[in-house]
Amino acid sequence: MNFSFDDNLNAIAEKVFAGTRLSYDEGMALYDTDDLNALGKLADFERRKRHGKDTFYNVNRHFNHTNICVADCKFCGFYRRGRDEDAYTHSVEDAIRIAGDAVKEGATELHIVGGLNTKLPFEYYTDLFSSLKREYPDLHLKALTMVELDFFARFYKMSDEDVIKKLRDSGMDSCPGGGAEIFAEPTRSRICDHKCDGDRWLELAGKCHEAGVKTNATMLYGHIETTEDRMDHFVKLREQQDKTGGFQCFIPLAFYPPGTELSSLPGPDGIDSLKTIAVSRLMLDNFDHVKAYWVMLGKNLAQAALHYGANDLDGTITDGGELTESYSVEFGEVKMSKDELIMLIRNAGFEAVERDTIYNRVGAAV
Ligand code: V47
Repeated sequence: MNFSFDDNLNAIAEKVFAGTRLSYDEGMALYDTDDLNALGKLADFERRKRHGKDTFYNVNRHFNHTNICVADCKFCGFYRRGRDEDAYTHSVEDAIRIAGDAVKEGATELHIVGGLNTKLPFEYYTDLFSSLKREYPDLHLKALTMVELDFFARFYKMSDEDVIKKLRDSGMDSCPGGGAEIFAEPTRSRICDHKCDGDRWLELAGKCHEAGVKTNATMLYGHIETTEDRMDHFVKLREQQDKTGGFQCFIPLAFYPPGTELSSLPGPDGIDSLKTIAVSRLMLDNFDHVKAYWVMLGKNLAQAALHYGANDLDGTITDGGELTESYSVEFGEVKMSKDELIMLIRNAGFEAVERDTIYNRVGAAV
């Protein structure tokens, strides 16, 4: 393979071609390069080695059962206090109606996350999941982050194993990757000091994997974190994946400042986002999939990210309006039709493959 990298990156390129793991320092050097095209080519090499032209998407719907939260994260524009006028908690009936609409639209997955709400009993969650499963047994419930599981164990005074087992047995099929934010201290404490730390997030992910529950992993970037913090995040995720192997995909989440306590920050620019996708693809050598989450990247940048290491555009998404209000760079409703997703993928020169949540193919590539 012939790449015109800066001299100091040629050695890294050779390691990528040989399939050798990159070090922390090599990851830092990749972030440091101004040669975006060469970095993209390298990440694209890695992506095509694994997936060729295949680019995954799924038909899903987000459901946020409550926006009441005691965590007060500085980057979050979604949470409300119980006394706020627009605070809400959905009933099981609401959930069934919303899931029904999603199934009618062809959804294979319901992505369920919410705030840390001290007014709800643990049974709210087990009832929610078992009721949804009773009505829609084939709908995959990708539900609850490690932060929520940690809150449940502490608040309801249950063991981690018990929390995971009871939720899994009631219908939780897998877990989304939220709440990881940035593991490194002191940055994590400065943006979210009321929820579990990075080690605890990783510990719970490991316990889910051991219980047979797959999870995803995210990183919130473009706020107050340093490049060193990002590299620490990649290395810690990679080490956890070496141990328990249950992460399905990595999703870099571009910070969207409006409506948050950090609204004076600019958020990441396009170059930073493309670099982050590319470096994550190259550092996370034991993750099969890297997702370009169009809700936060915007549709156009997410499409470009397919040439920088991403092999998944996530989904058609539809939500009840919460995403639109809280953290989307997209104007208007947060929704993309299957046809539009397929067109974005095909116009980028790839083939679109519908998947279910655990990356089984649903139909042939188009
Ligand atoms: O945990 C919160 C992030 C996450 C903001 O697993 C923000 O398939 C940007 O985790 N700007 C929730 N990001 C979303 C999430 C996710 C999304 C899509 C797919 C999957 C998956 C997971 O969103 C939170 C937090 O890290 N977030 N506020 C914000 N202002």
